[in-house]
Amino acid sequence: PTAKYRSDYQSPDFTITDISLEFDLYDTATKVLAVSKVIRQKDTATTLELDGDHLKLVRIEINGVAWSDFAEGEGKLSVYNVPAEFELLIETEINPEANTLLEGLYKSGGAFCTQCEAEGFRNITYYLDRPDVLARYTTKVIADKAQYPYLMSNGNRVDSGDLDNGRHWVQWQDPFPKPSYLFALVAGDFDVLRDKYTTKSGRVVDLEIFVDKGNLDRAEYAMTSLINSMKWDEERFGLEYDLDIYMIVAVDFFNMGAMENKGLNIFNSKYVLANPNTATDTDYQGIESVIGHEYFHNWTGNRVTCRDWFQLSLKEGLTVFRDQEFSSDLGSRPVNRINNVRIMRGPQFAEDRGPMSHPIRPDKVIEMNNFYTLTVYEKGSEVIRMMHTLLGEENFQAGMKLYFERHDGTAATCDDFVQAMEDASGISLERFRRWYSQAGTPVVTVDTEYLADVKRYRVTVKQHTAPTPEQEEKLPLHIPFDIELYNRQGDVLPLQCNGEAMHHVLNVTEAEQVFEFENIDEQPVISMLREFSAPVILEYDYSDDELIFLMVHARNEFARWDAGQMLLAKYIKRNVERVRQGEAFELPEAVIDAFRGVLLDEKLDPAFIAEVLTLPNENEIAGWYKTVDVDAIHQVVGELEVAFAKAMEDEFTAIYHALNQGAYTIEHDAMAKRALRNTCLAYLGHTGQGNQLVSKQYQVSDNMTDTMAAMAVANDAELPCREAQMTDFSDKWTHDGLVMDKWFILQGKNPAENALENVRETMKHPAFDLKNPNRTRSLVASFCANNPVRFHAKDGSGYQFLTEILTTLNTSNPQVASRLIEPFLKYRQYDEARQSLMRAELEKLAKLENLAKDLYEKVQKALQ
Ligand code: BAL
Ligand code: ZN
Repeated sequence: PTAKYRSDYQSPDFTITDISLEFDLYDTATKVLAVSKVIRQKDTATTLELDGDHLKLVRIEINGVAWSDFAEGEGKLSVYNVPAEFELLIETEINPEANTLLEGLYKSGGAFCTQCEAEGFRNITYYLDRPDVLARYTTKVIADKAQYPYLMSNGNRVDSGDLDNGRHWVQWQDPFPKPSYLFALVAGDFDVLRDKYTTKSGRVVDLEIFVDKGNLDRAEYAMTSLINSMKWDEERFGLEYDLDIYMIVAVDFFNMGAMENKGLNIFNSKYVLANPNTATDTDYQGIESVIGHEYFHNWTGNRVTCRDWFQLSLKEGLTVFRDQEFSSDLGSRPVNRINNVRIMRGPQFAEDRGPMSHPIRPDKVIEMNNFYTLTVYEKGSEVIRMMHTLLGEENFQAGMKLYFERHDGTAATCDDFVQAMEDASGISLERFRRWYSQAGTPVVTVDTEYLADVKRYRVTVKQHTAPTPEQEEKLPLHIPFDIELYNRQGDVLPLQCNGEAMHHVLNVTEAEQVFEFENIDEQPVISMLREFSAPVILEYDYSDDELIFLMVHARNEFARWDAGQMLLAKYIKRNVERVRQGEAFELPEAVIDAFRGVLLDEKLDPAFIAEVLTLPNENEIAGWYKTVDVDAIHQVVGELEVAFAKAMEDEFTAIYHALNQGAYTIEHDAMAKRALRNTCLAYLGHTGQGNQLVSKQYQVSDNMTDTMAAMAVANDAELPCREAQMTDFSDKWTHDGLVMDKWFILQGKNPAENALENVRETMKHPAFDLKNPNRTRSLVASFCANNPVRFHAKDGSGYQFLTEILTTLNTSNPQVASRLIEPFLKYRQYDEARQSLMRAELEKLAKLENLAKDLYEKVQKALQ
């Protein structure tokens, strides 16, 4: 496999302005007729090179005449001696049933569906499968009427009819030119939830959500979320929907979360289907954010798309930022921010440390599917958020407006976006642009000094980014560094410099900078990186007293949570050392009291309290070490849970009982109370009353949130009631794979010593199917990525298991395999014995015949 480089970008030799597609759908032999209007873009070009994979070519015509001057090569079709402007007809045959890659046209259950991003359209027909070729699509879908009553594609339905052999057809037309990755087709038999939305300017839009028969009662929240998204985008961004119909189809077999195809979103059913009996509060929140995300893509992604795939973060970082803002405006801003930051500090920072480390705009790609990463998405969103912080909402919205004025209907670059922000605001983003090209997580080290004689407070800020693979040299970045100073009474001190008021967001742009604040009467307490104002690691030697002070006095909830996290980090690190030295676990009373104070603070949102009391997970902790001791970390987290549980048992018990609610609702308040109540239960699981409380909650629960909370505690704390609950749940839900995923996750995360044996046994469960990405991720990924102490068993059994799975998926679905391999990529962070065991597995994989590009790219980088 060969790499593509961002620097090699060339505009296309030819473009396609219009394409008319006809699909005659059959399970194993679907006929695809593509008629394209092709126009030469570069004078010298006479050969049209089209992309194509897994296709059987039937015929080619140019301007209605059979054409034989062509050659099929590896992944491409070269058509020679073509005129400057012509009509190209290509007929191909494809086999949707055999398509286990789930890219291109495939079968999910009984339905036909497509996934074309990034490069799936080339599995449908030979085409200029690149995002900077934008064409108007007309699509005719033909299929058996009884089996596939619904035939859908992008845009508006313009015509339909019956054929005399029991088949029928529907024709769709999309007025908006689009790249091939936004093409979609669905054919199937569904239940449909319908509604309408009238846009601000009066367009009446039909909203249709298609779900498997019998699932209509699980589609309502998706519809509510869609309507909320449409309204929110009008209010906050002034953006309206632009077609008369918006369709969402939920399918069970889907590699990603969802896909923003123009007018016809295709969703992993996980992000559509929910009712209180089948979905947890977290599932509901996921649905709201993914429905929002795909809807927001209509402007940031579809109306303005990416010039090339290196620019993926142009649409993804921006759209994640928009969906995060949507969730924050509708729900709790601090809780949303905390959860976004947990993802950054855990898995995104881990990605930055690993062999696949890349800038949010990568420079080199072998398999594009490998770059739908937390870096491109989540860090990409943080980069947009930093611009929002630097510019403010008003300037940022002016920048968005200018961006659409300049680029609507075209394929743009990340530079175009930054330029629009810069031009609209008049604020220089020159140094800021480095965030797009530099990989890795900067470390910001701060020193402070109180100069009592001159009543000044000096803050010295240094930044350093360690070299990453393929990028040795690092330059200073423009870091918005949000701070606040407090006096001992907890009042915020005004920031003054040279007699002038200073903004609380400092512009850190150099490797080292000193800020001095005047008129500070006493040694203050500093709160830094407020709201996680930049995706960096902060290093500062806080005392326990200062952190406890900030947990109580910081003005914003995020800063209070963050102080708690820093306090926990200190004692987790200290105790990991103690465990390694054979010493006993130790936690000062004052630390416990600080957390007790938050727990008992009735003015706080219960959902926020739950976040404060949630410990960093073992993977995030692992990221703090050069060499990870999985066993010591696991032991310390367990002891910390027990220490909190014992010390605050009375408070947890009282709050647990006080928060017992009546009927289940999905309101924020009710969710918040359940979150805190179930956090209390998680701690109580480690006390003498744990088994009884958890059993009772499982028995009386009338909703999946409380049921799963009970089961998760039984699983984590290895309570006696676990087995009966697991059996009962499986008996009840075996028929429903989506619900069983929750059970598979618990099996994967089972802390018992024989966890792997159980996982292997669980793979025989009738609801398990290695071909279904959701099932595989639930069981296999939860074991390999989220059960570190069992996956990293010293005998290497966990590693062998992962290799077996990867070997199978390498042929059936390499995209899923490539996600599962992640734990192996971190092998250098473990002790020598584990390193060599993992390395041996990677070497085995490297020798696989037909190693897919997806795995090849990662294995090769890991072994370098
Ligand atoms: N574009 C791929 C799925 C998503 O990010 O919405
Ligand atoms: Zn997206």
